[in-house]
Amino acid sequence: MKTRREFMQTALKAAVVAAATPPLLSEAACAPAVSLKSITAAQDLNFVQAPLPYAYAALEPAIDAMTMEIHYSRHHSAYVKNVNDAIAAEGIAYSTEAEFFANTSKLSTKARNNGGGAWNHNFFWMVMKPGGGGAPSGKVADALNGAFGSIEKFKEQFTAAAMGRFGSGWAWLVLDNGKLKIGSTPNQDNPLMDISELKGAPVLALDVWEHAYYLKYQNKRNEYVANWWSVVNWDEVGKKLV
Ligand code: MN3
Repeated sequence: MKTRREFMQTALKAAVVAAATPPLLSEAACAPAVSLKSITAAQDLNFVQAPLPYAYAALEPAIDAMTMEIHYSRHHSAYVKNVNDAIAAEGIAYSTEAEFFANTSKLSTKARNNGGGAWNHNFFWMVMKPGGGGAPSGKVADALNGAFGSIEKFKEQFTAAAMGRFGSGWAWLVLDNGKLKIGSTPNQDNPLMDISELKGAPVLALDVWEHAYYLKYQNKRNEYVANWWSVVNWDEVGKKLV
C-alpha cells in the first residue's frame, strides 16, 4: 500500500503532465482531419479524470476537505464513468472532446450531462490552487481591466452570474472570438457545447451545484462564492488567455 506521501508525489507528477497538456486543447490540436473511427475503434473518445493537483484539504478554509473528497472521488468520478459507459453503449464515434461537445445536440441526455460533468470538473480543479487568489497581475489584469473596466467590476459580474444561476450549474469566463464574456450554464452544460447559449473557450469556471458547497455553507452560496476568490489560480487563467 502506498503511503500518503507517495500517493501525493505520484498525483503531483501526473498533475504536472496534465498541466502541460490540457486535454481539450491538446486533442483539438492533434485532431485528425478524418475521423480515426473508420480505421480503428480503439481511437474512440475516452474521458479521463485528471489527478487532483493538490490534497483534499489544500483549499481550506474556502473549500473543506470532506466536500473536496466527495466532490472529486464520488461526483466527478461518476461523471467520468457514466460518460464512458454512454459512449460505449451508444456507439458514440467522436474522437475528441471538442468534437463531442460541438455535437452535443445529437447526444443522449446521459452523454451530455456526464460528458459535461467529466470535462467541467477537470477544468475546475485546475483553475484553483492552495494559496491562490489575491489580485491578478500582468496580462490577466490587463485583459480583465480592458474587458470589464476593473478587476472589481469583473468579480462583481462573475459573482452575479454565479448567484443568478437558479438551481444547479456553472459560472464561466470565456474567450469568444477574442472577446472576454461572463455567463452561466445550467446543469453540467458548458460553453463548448453547440446547445449552449453562452459560447467560447473557458478561461475560468465556478461550480455552483449545491454538492460543491452545501456541507460547509448550506444555503449560503454567496459566502461560498466570496471565499472561492481566495483559491483562484490566476496563473492558470493567464495560460488560457493566450
Ligand atoms: Mn460539481
